[in-house]
Amino acid sequence: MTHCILLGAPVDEGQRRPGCLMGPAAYRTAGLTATLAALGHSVEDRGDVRPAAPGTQTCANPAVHHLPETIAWTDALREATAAALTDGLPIIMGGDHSLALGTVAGVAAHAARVNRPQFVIWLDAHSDFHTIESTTSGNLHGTPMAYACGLPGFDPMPAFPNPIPGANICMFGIRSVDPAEHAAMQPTDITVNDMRVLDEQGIVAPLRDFLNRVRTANGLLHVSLDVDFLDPSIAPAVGTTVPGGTTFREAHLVMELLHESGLVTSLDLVELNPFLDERGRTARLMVDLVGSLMGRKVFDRPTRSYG
Ligand code: EXY
Ligand code: MN
Ligand code: MN
Ligand code: MN
Repeated sequence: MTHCILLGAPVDEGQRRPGCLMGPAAYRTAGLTATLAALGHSVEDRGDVRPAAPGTQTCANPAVHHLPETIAWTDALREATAAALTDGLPIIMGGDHSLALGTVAGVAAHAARVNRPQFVIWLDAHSDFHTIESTTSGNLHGTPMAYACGLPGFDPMPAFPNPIPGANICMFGIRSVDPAEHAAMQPTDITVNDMRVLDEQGIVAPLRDFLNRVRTANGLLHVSLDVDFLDPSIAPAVGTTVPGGTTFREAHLVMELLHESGLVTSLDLVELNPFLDERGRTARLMVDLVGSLMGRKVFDRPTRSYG
């Protein structure tokens, strides 16, 4: 039994399609609390995080928008996530992916406090590896992974607490990477399991390899699940659809294996835009995936060596 702490993060400023701010309400409407409770977990919904009033920070890149708002969210979500980690397993209900600037920083602060290394699984069509200087869209939801790695180019932001070594980061589902992101990732040790890798090897072997590394290091494992990790045919409620995403079963299998590993310590649910949904189907699928991550299964199986 796990104590699950729900944190609403109605962040809409990291991109340009209004609607992600309705995400937390959609997860609550789709029954996230009841799903977790039915699996035997205790659930504490701490409501929506409220950022402080935005400051006046600026940057040299004219494309960037909503920088002060994003910094205010980053500060608030870092503190809320770090605080929740002392009490249970935070589930951050987004909100666009810029919220991970704060949540991953909050995990980093907690990891330093408990003297354990931090690992991240990034489930996304995108690498989100721009800096504030390199982004051409100006949408800061495309930046949190570079921030977490401590890349230069984030001057107006608070310094990331303890940059994550690339070897501790594993991406799955990747199929849209801008040239500047590609160049920035080249020198890192990040494991990028793009869709080609999943087509050729399946999802089990690469995931097992990473989970074994987390276990060996006694790491904290943060999962960041972007709706566009899923194929748009099953998850239409996202502003950045990219064809060729993961299937229903691939996505559930990732969640089931993560559950069996027993290693997950925090979770982001990001980029759900309920304004783009079809009768709640994407919100319900995301809640069902959380169910698999938290132990829902048809039959018990003997524990295997997978991760
Ligand atoms: N790389 C593109 C950009 O920077 O605008 C697209 C980023 C989409 C990010 C979404 C949340 O994963
Ligand atoms: Mn925008
Ligand atoms: Mn993303
Ligand atoms: Mn994405």
